[in-house]
Amino acid sequence: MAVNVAVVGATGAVGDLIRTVLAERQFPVRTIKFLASEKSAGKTVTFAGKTYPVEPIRAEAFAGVQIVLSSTPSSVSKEFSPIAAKAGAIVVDNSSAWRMDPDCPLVVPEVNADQLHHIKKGIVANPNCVAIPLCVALKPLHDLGGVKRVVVCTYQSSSGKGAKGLADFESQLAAFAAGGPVPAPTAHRAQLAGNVITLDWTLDPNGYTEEENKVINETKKILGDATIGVNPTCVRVPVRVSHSEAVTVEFHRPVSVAAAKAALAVAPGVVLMDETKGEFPQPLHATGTDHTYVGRVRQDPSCANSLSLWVVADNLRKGAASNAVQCAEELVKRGIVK
Ligand code: 2RA
Repeated sequence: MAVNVAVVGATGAVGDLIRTVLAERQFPVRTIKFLASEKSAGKTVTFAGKTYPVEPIRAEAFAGVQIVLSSTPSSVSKEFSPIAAKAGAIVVDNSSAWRMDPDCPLVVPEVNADQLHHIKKGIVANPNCVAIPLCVALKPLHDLGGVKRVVVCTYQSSSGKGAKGLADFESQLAAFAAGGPVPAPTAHRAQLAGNVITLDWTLDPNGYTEEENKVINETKKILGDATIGVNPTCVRVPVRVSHSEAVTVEFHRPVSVAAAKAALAVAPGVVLMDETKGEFPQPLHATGTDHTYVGRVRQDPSCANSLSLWVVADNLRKGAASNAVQCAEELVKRGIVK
């Protein structure tokens, strides 16, 4: 079944990739329109060989649209996603506005696509770019041993701050490589070239950053178990694209390295890399793909029922655009969009 689609926030870094991924995956489009803020007025985009005008985000634009793929700031999403839903569309929303709303499923298709059958507000929330690959990797392990506690340290790329973050990093990197004075940061919290930053996000009152609190809350919601303990430390590193995660997971029941590897090897969305063959997941490998790469699976020497692993995924694709398109594919495949 082909559907009427609108891409909202079409000129942003993720909106741009949503268009690419829709075309790559041959999403069944009947009609498509591209919406963005007034700042993008007059711009055009191309899709499947055709040129489309970028239209302003207005209530009337959603008439007849069945699926909206939205990637806008939360404030825009809070205003327009309910309007699109009221007009009859199902919105797959990439902002953080709806993620913890109990009436909005928070979906990673490889993990909890069944939640798409429980849409109450016409909005499906697309999770945070750290939580998505973390849950893709944890799901087969959770099924094996029941995850009790997760400690995760992230190595997040500059592009997590969008096109502005990347432009900031690129200009710093050029100056750094030339040995000259590095310009003051414009998007990142501190110089990123030759540095790492653990406070690149707003600090919340509990001492964790907003990003870390997203990882805590969203991981529990996606895995469907509020009792799981999650302790993240999020760090920005001088990498252009793809987030890496050092994960230590404690289980309720014993899980051997062999059993974990066997489960990960057949888990949807996972590419398991074999360190005994010198393979290890790297941002440079993950970038441009929709897979979650997992490697370095090993026994935690400090705790009995615990394993450590290394997880890498493209934060703009699997962490955002591709996960949203996969949700849309499931909405069509499952007959939820009619
Ligand atoms: C980051 N998770 O990497 C954010 C982007 N959504 O900063």
